[in-house]
Amino acid sequence: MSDCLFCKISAGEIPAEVIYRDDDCVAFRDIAPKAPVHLLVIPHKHIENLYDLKEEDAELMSRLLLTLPRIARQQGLDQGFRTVTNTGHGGGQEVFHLHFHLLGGGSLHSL
Ligand code: DGP
Repeated sequence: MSDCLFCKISAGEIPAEVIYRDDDCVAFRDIAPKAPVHLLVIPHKHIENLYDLKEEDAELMSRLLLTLPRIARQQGLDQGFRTVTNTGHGGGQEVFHLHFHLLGGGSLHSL
């Protein structure tokens, strides 16, 4: 989508501190980190949020989910990490391109 911030980061049109990239997704540091490690993992494909997922996205989402623990390990998060996905205004979503917050490296309170 032409006016989507995260599509532009995915395409390299807006700079970000990218720490992982493959054919499905890209992971970069959140601009306002809430933990010592705070990444955003996004599919290249423009999907607004979990409500916008289609059956055809099932394999992509499966591969993306499998990528999260690999990225976490690469970041040294051997003790664990948290993933958060905000969906819609009611879920606190601010950027309407599906993303997984991947947080760790400090003591996170239980939810
Ligand atoms: P959410 O509320 O789940 O939609 O989170 C959006 C996150 O995106 C928020 O933690 C801040 C981050 N963010 C917003 N703009 C930028 C940006 O231009 N670059 C980076 N790296 N992160 C951004």
